[in-house]
Amino acid sequence: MDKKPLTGQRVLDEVMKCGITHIVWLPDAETRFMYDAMNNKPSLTLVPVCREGEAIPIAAGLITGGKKAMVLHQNTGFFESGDSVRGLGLDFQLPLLLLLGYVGWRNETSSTGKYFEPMLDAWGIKHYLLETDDDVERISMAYNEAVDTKRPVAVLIANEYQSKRDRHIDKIKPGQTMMDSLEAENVISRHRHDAIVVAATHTSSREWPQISSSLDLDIVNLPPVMGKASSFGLGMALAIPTRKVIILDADGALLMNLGSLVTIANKAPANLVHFVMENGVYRTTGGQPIPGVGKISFRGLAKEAGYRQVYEFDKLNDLENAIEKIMNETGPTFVCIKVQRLTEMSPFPCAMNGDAASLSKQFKKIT
Ligand SMILES: Cc1ncc(C[n+]2csc(CCOP(=O)(O)OP(=O)(O)O)c2C)c(N)n1
Repeated sequence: MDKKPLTGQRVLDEVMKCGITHIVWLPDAETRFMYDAMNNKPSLTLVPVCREGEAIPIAAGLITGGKKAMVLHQNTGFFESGDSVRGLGLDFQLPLLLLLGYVGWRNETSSTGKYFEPMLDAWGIKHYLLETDDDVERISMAYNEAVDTKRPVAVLIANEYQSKRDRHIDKIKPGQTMMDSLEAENVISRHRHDAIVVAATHTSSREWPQISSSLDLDIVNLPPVMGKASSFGLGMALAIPTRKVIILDADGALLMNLGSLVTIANKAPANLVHFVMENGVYRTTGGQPIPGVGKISFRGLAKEAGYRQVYEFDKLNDLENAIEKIMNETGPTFVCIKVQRLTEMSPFPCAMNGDAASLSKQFKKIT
């Protein structure tokens, strides 16, 4: 008999049976199917976070304040949350249900898959697997166990990307005139001269290799760690001050590493140009809105952090007209580009184009 795939509604029904009042959440491909179901539940408060390291502390505060909170995000974010797991999950004896998307499940070549369960085991965090709707009772089981043992207990959402068909689609609003990210990247590509380009994971990593004229000067999907392109780009800019370094960032990714704006401005590398494609959504995981969408200004954040030059563009022509000047200015320069929030599924980012040793050798040639 065919197994029934996991559906957002069944998972949520089981979560509600536990009396959960708050879900602290960052989307991912594995659990994207939960978004619509969660949004349609008025008795539930969704707390979207910018980076997973915030999730356990928020849940700890909610639980301490008398609410029934749980955490929902990807296992990659669990790696990022290590110190909160230790200090607030384990030492603070937090009765916490963790629902974690399992990147790398049954994938022998994935480092996420390789290290995830051994890491949970090393921390003594009990875990259950959720593959189909028939397994959802494991959620209540895990929650009760968390309460009884005063420890976090994890439920792992296996079967990566199985839920594509019921993902959330954030439709383009009528009259929206923002530019296409590929067109914007084309402008950057034509004016890069001999700059090194560090492309964030996600849309730009998928698009950039299609248009780049100097792939040997590009670092795409690197590191394959969401949000870290800005930090990596800073390192490159400091290491090779004679060469312009371009960071191609995304809004969700930058929110995950907002402190890097301050770190970059503080070191003030004159050779750094930091582009951010602001589409207002996590496009790669199905178009869920980023926290603060419509309220925050990335240009404002960069300006107040202390970047030397800051720009924002929502028209391709304006970007075309300004790009040459931008590339010749003394940095650090920040350029926010408002792009369309297309959310149809496109292939996942390409693989990283090298490891530390091979890329270092490649870049030695130009220094
Ligand atoms: C630490 C971490 N958390 C969550 C994810 C899951 N994830 C993969 S792509 C993505 C959305 C990326 O959105 P954004 O950076 O805005 O780029 P876009 O897809 O819109 O180009 C998320 C949340 C991840 N890969 N790593």
